[in-house]
Amino acid sequence: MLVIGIAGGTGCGKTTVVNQIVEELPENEVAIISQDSYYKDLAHMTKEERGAVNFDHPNSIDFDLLISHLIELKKGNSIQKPVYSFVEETRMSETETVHPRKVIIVEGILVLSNPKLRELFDMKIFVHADSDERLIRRLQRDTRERGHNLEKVLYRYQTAVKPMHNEFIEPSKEFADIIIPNNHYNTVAVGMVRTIINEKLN
Ligand code: UZR
Ligand code: MG
Repeated sequence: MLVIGIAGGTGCGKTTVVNQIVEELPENEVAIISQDSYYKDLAHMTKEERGAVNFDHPNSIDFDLLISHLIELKKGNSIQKPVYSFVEETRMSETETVHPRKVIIVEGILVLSNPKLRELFDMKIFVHADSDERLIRRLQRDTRERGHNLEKVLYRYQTAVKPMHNEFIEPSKEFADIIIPNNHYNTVAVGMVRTIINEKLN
């Protein structure tokens, strides 16, 4: 089993990079776990209270659950992954079964910031894009897919996304084995990662 951690600031293109990495791998050999699924359960709060939560701080993530799930997968056991709704900003009541696979990818802004989680990775990747590029992508995604307006996205960016990026995400870059420059989608870098994975699998 090969466990790969992929971090990088919001809008750096993590999801795209992950999709490209796994594109040619047989579906039953890969599992992708997103840190986003592990936001703490905020069902006890009102929607308004949830709007004031700092979703970019490590404390908003249930790292204990994520770590225990990864340990279970490494032992060869299936897990029940929580399901998170970005529109409701809370955990849903259903879960999703994830089976152990040859390649397990854990992606999210903070996955290289947690020492215990980091220890479980065989390969650590940081995807870098400049902050203006990331803000542009974040704006497009949050207005199109997550039902936020311009004001809300910019307010959150200034008050939570940017300060937490500088405090927790950018410093975690030093733990990366590989840094992928991704201001424009980087085919060569992704190809290199794919080669490494194939080598380890065969
Ligand atoms: P990525 N996030 C939301 O926008 N809504 C939520 O309910 C939970 C999280 C955001 C979070 C973070 N910050 O910047 C981003 N906020 O999701 C991480 N506010 O996701 O890596 O895909 O950008
Ligand atoms: Mg993402």
